[in-house]
Amino acid sequence: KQQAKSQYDITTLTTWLLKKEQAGVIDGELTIVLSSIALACKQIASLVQRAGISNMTGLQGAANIQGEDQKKLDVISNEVFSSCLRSSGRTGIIASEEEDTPVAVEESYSGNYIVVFDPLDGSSNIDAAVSTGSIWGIYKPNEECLTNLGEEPTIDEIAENCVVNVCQPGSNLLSAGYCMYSSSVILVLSVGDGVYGFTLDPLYGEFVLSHDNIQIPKSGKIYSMNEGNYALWDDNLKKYVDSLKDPGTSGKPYSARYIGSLVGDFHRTMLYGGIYGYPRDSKSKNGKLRLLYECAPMSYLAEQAGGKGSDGHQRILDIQPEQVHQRVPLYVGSVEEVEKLESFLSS
Ligand code: AHM
Ligand code: MG
Repeated sequence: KQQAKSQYDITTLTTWLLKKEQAGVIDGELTIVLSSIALACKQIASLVQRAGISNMTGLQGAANIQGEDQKKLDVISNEVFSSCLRSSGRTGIIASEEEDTPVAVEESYSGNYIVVFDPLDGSSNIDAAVSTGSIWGIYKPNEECLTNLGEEPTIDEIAENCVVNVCQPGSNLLSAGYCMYSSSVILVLSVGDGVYGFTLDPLYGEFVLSHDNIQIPKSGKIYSMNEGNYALWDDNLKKYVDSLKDPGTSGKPYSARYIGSLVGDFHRTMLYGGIYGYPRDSKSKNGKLRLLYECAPMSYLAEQAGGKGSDGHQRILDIQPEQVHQRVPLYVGSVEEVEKLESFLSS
């Protein structure tokens, strides 16, 4: 006879990770990396929540390598993420949206995982207290590159090795996830066997399993794109979006939803179904979002949840990055919606 579940029978992220380790899905080293990421997310969540009262809103006064104005919280969140990863002692190389090039971590003594991340995505929303998030992906070091390094590599050789190691296709991801800072703080991750969501319990200060084995609905009548760029889009894309607005025989067109924060827009797409897109346009030939730490982790999660991630023509996870901050168009979400978009773009 099955015992009724007690209301005190909760699964925290820590116990969940230990169970995955016992089941041989991940090793102890990866558990430590993921725990250090969860700690960084808790710290960033508290910074974001208090931003308006601790003088953390507004610009830092500098731009990142991609020419984007950095917010104060972009810079601080990057420091928080980097230092949590460094002190885990298990990351060999880290690459961030806010750093020009990937950095080798001297403190690493085992594991040597490669972590790519966007510490505070959608930060233009911060000053209005709208949702933001952190995104990350974890790769194994490329063994061939490590053996090519020799006994005493020069700084240039180490730097070159970092870039080569980081530029791996998303199909090599061991794990990816995001944390959304919204009406609740939700950490969603996959270690290659489905997608799980954990909500931060503010009383316990722990992430608690709240979304078991998330599956993206096969279809969904919500589209999420910045339609302000409509005039700059290709004709095929215009036709696709026009078709979504056609009420058809059901009398009900698609709904438009756009926060302007990838994590929030993607999280809704995972739960409700539909499509999120950041297309290329006549001004931005490759769109806006970055392959390594935005498009690949989200596409990995989408696939793990039974959805799809595409650049409009090919699978995002198959794209071999050539540069760390490389941009690609992204269409991600329900399988049927992404395939419908692809059929319009290839016609
Ligand atoms: P950021 O990494 O500088 O925050 O930019 C990424 C964000 C995404 O969260 C969001 O999907 C997109 O930019 C919104 O861009 P736009 O304002 O052009 O619609
Ligand atoms: Mg970003």
